Amino acid sequence: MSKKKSETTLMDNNSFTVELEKHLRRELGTSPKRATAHDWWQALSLTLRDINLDQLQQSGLDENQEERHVCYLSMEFLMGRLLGDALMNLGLYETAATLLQSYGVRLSDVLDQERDMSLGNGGLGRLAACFMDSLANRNIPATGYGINYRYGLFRQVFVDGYQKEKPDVWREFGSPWETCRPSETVEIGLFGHMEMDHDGNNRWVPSKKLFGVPWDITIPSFGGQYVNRLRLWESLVGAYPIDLDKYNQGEYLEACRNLVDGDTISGVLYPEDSTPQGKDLRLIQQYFFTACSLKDIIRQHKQRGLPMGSLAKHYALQLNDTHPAIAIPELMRLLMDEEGMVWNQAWAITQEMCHYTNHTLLPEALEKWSASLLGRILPRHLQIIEMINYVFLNGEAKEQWGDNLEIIQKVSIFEELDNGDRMIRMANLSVIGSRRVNGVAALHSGLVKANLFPEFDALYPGKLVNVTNGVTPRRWLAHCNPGLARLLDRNIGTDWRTDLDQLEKLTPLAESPDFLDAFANVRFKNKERLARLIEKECKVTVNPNALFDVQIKRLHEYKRQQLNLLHIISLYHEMLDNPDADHTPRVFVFGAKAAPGYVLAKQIILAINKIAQVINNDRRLDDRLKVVFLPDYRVSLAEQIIPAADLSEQISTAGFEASGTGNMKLGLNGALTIGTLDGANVEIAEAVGDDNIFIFGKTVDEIAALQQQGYNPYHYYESNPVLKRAIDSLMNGSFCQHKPDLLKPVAEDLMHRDQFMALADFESYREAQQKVSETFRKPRLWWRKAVLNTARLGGFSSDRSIADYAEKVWGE
Ligand code: GFP
Repeated sequence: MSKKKSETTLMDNNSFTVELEKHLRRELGTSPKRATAHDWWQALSLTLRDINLDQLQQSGLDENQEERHVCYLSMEFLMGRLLGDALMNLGLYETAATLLQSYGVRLSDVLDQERDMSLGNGGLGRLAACFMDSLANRNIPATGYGINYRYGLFRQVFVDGYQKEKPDVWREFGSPWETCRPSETVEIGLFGHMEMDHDGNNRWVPSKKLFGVPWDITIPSFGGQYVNRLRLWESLVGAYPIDLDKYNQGEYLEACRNLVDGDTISGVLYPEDSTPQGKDLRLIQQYFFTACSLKDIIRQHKQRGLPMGSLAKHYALQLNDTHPAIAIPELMRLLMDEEGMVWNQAWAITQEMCHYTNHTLLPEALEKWSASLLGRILPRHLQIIEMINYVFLNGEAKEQWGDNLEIIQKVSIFEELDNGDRMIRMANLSVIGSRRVNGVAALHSGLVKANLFPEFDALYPGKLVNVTNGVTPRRWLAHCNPGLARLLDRNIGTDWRTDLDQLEKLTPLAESPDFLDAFANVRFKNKERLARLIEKECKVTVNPNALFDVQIKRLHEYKRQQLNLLHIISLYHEMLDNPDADHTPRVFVFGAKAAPGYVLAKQIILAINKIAQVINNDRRLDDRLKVVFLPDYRVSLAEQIIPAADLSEQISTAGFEASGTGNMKLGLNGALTIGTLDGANVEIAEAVGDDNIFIFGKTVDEIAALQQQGYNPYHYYESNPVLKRAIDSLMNGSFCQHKPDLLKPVAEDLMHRDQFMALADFESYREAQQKVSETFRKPRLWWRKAVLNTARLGGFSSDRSIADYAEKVWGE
């Protein structure tokens, strides 16, 4: 990107002021003098949305474009707040700040008015948001398709240390960023039965109609010249949500039934969960947004006057995990039943258009749907899936493996259950129906080939590829860390925002004491800011000179917050045993939500909170150890934590974290990583060099070997006195004397089950943590490593990931 482009704005200051005031008056009925911070937020958002909408017409939606349009299908888009990022992208940040100042209003107060758009659980949804940003920046025409959930992921509060979930009403009175497009509403069917028409063809007669109403959000590139859109579907049952006849007869509840049903489908985002209840609603959600999106795509294709046979040439579908995998039979249905194609032609188009990203190897997270459930909701789709399987097993599979029943059963889309039902393996369907399948980090993609889909890899050489995840440098560096952004601008120019490899230019500056001081100074200011937030949210005072040790991610056993906790307890004991030793002061910062039905994860949260309470109030420690759990972890909170982190905890059991993206965000902002050789940590270690990262723990092979020989956590407990003491203190009520049994479940699980082998890695983790403490006491050394992390992680920009997708997945 040229310098000139970064300074260009699409609107001059005068017009901007005029537009903004117009919105204040016309949409909000107020004036600059009377406007509240919330009014300003709305008016600013509307003004920027308008600029984007103007540009949208000229870029991603260009009807004459030859390029393949990417349709990113995802159940989750974890967008966070939009205003700050948009101001920065459109080059209007300073302008807005100055204008508001003239009315005595602070831009930061205005930005704080925005509720996060939390339409996702974690990494998968945030990746989708980063990819939307990078697609626009790569000038690739794209639409993100998802669900306009009425409620985002729950709001987390702590009551006496317990996680409680509250509804997240993120757009109570509408969102200024969303534009409703009722004229592009689509109709889809559900349930019903199959009939044979007079030509002997199968015909689906749905018994229920559902309408999808699109809500659009614009996604501008940096500079704002190129704009794509996110299209989120809201569900509506029946053309008339209220049955007036029934209403007039006094049957009020029955009259509103359609309204209630419609609302339910796009009502709530499913938390990551292993509970089966409510699963049929999730399948309906998946079908709902996928079917609406496909109809939308076909409508546009036809509008452009293009023949159906060329659909795959003009559109690429990216399935974000198997959640939208029902797109495969749905596309087949549309092409055959509605467009009149024969099987082979429809299948060729489907296989050409679909691409699937796998994000996990955890067996419980690989989706399977009961055939009877799917057949009840989508009878025609069950038939088509059966046919796809039949053709596959009797064609390619037979040719490759003959009658090898073991393999045939493994690659089949259907898994036969003892109770007679069959489960549909959505991952197998996705691999068979897609042109490319990708994992999300080199290690993960290797495991996808070797362990998850070895047969498919042999059958389809070259179909399984790797695209390492990335994060957008606009939000995760430029916007969230303005101090560092300014320092970079002064030293290496401004182009890094759209060409993150420019960060390499920092390498020689790692030898400059002045630069290291300036870098450290930026961090210190960020830590002061976070300390203020911690004081406000947790009522705990922390010292910004201490090492800020950060673990922020979903709460899951495989991510091993419990391992971090055991180390904290051991550090506490060490400080009490040797009060006069020169301990490195540390502040442990946690941010994590646990799925509401995940009992052990919630117990781990409780344990962290209880231990924090004891440690934070123990005067003997002289403020050298603090533990804080910031409630309601979300994108906007991450934006405040990441620039203030010294140490990034990436401590999953090797082989279980597909990639991780928090590791990239923290590293880019100069935090050093303590991590296992898992997911993208492996590539991060290669990029920054072994001296600039703290790697510990068992490798994938060692973990597998341990599993093979039968893992016994009790052995580690018994043979390591430090570990034993830490676990005993959880067992014996040291951290909650009024209820001594409270944390027992966590301790017992660790001693007797420890599914993710925290105990096996404990000693190696503790040693690595000791090295961290020693290094932090040598500031020159620490800051040199920190600068080299920022300098060498440019390859983890999502712009690079999208370039890889364009080449390896959507390209030839
Ligand atoms: C999942 C995986 C992560 C991966 C992201 C994005 O996210 O390893 O980085 O998807 O590919 F587990 P989470 O569910 O862990 O948040």
